[in-house]
Amino acid sequence: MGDRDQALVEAMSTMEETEALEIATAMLDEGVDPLHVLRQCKQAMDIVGAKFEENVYFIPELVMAGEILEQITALAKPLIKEGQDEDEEKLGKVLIGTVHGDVHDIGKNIVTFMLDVNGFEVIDLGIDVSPQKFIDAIKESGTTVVGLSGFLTLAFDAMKDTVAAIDEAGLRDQVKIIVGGGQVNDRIRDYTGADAYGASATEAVARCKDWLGAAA
Ligand code: B12
Repeated sequence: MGDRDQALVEAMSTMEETEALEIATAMLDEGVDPLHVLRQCKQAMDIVGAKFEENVYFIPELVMAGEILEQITALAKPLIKEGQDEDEEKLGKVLIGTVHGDVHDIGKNIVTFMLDVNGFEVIDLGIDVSPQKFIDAIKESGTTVVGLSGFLTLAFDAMKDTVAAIDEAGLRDQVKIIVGGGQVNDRIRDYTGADAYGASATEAVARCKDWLGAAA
C-alpha cells in the first residue's frame, strides 16, 4: 500500500472528512484508478466497523464514515462512467435490492452503478426490501437475474427467506440469484440457497455477464 493510500485510509477511519476528501480528489485528479480509490475506502470502512465492534466508535461514527464514503463514491463515479457509450444496447435486466431489515446501501449502490456503466438495465428496489416486493418486481420486469445485498448478520436469514419466497411463488427456475455485501461469503450463499456470491461490484458484473450471455 502506497503512502497516499495509507493516508486516505487513516483520514477516513479517523473521520477527518476534509483531509479524506482532499486526498481522494488529488488521487482521482492525477488519474489513479477510481476503483483503486474505492478499495482503499473499503479498508477504511473495515477499520471503522472493527472499532464499532470494540465500542471505540458508535453510531455517529458509522454515519460519518458512511457520509465520507458516499462523497468519495460521488467523485469517483463520473470517472468510471467516462468512455461508456450511453446508446449501447442494454445487455439485460438485473433486479437488485438490500434485503428486509437492512438499510446499508453504499455497497449496493456501487454494484448498481457498475452494472449500469457496464451496459445492464438495473432496477434498484432500494433498502429494506421485502420478499414480496422482490417477487412483484420479478413478475413485472421479467428479469432473469436478481441481486440481494445485505451487510448485517440478520440479512442472511432475510436473504434465505427471500430466495424461499421466490421459490414458493414459482419463479425460482426463471431467475439466477446472486448475493453479496459486507459479511456474505460462499458459505452464506449456500445457506441462503442463492446461485452465486459476489465479493465486489466487479465480480457482480462478471457473473451477470456470464449469466446473461455477454462476453466478459
Ligand atoms: C457505513 C455503515 C453504516 C451506515 C450505512 C449507511 C448506508 N447508507 O449504507 C449506517 C450508520 C446507516 C449503519 C447502520 C447500522 N449498522 Co452499519 N456499518 C457501516 C460500515 C462502517 C460500512 C458499510 C459500508 O458501506 N461499507 C463499504 C461498502 C463499499 O462495502 P463493500 O463490502 O466493499 O461493498 C462491496 C461488496 O460488499 C459488494 N456488494 C455489496 N452489495 C452487493 C450485492 C450483490 C448482489 C453483490 C454480488 C455484491 C455486493 O460490492 C460492493 C462494492 O464493491 C460497516 C462496517 C464494514 N466493515 O463494512 C458497518 C456494519 C455493517 N454495521 C453494523 C451494524 C451493527 C449496524 C447497526 C445495526 C448499528 C445499530 N446498532 O444501529 C445499523 C443497522 C441498521 C439496519 N437496520 O441496517 C455491523 C454489522 C454487524 C453484524 N454482524 O450484523 C457492521 C459490520 C459494523 C461492525 N463491524 O460491527 N451502518
